[in-house]
Amino acid sequence: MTTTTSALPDPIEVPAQRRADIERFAAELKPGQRIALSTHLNSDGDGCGSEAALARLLAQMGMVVHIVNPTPWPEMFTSLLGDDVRDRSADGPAALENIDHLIVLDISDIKRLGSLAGAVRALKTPPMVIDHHMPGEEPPGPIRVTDVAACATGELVYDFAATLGLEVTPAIATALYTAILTDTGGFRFSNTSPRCHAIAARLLAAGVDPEEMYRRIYASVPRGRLKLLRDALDSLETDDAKGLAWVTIAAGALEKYDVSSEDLDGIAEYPRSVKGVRLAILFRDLGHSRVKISFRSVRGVDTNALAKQFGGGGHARASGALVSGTLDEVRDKVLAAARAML
Ligand SMILES: [Mn+2]
Repeated sequence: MTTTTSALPDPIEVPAQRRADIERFAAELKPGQRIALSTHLNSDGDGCGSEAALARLLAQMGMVVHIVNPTPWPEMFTSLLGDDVRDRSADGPAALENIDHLIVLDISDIKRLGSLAGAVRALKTPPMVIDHHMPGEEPPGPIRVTDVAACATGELVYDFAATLGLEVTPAIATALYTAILTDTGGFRFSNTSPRCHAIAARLLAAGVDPEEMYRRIYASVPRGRLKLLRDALDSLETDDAKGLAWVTIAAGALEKYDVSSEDLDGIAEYPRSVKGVRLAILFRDLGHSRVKISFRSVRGVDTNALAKQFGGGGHARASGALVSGTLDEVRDKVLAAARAML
């Protein structure tokens, strides 16, 4: 009998460049140091999961760690925190005093730190970075583990543990699974690699309960979220010739349905799911002449380039921007730029 061999390299082996970056990064970290972790405004599963995992890994290395985010920890990820992970986000910039290092996760631009950005720019030591976004305009610092090939920042945190021989406990595995599951859209987006499945397999073996994760992340939505989705779907418009679809969230909708901005996650997937659509846009009217835009695209359409035209950024197939102007003005401008690009 012959054995089959795979052309794939061992998907779990940490790529050489990443390993070297992790070793350089870890060389800055010493037992007894006080470390703060932060991530972007309106943190998502990857930001929260990466923080909750890294906090515990650094504690294994003898550091004293706390989290300080520019916006409150999302309700749906509270189970990732625990008695062993301190969240000092409510203290604001004061939580950055007397630290040895700040590590920022899932961020390629200091501006994404929102209300903490000023205090972070003033730190004596620039922040260390673990991230998988395309480079931003104002990179946080020179000591970094960054790779756009990583499906999630959580993949790089997993590699941090693997490279340094740290223990992936059930709590760490659950946090990293949350990061990878949410950033790949439940293993459906283009960033879903053999490697990310291989890591997910290790995380399941380390104690993750996939049905429980599904229930917590996708099947525990407040009723108001479905009403918001109903309104969003009702606003759907398409330009079939261009392969463009968009939805609009009216000003005050979150308050009306008593939901938070995390409840908007995934809504842009609906216009993208229309047959023939190559670029989907979600317009969210924030009021006061500010409109938040989320872009989602399919293979071959670079939303990052489009978002950059409006002062934003992100990934090739998912990015965003915050634009000044009334909803009608912004929508006209952005749709014109989108049509020009398509
Ligand atoms: Mn991410």
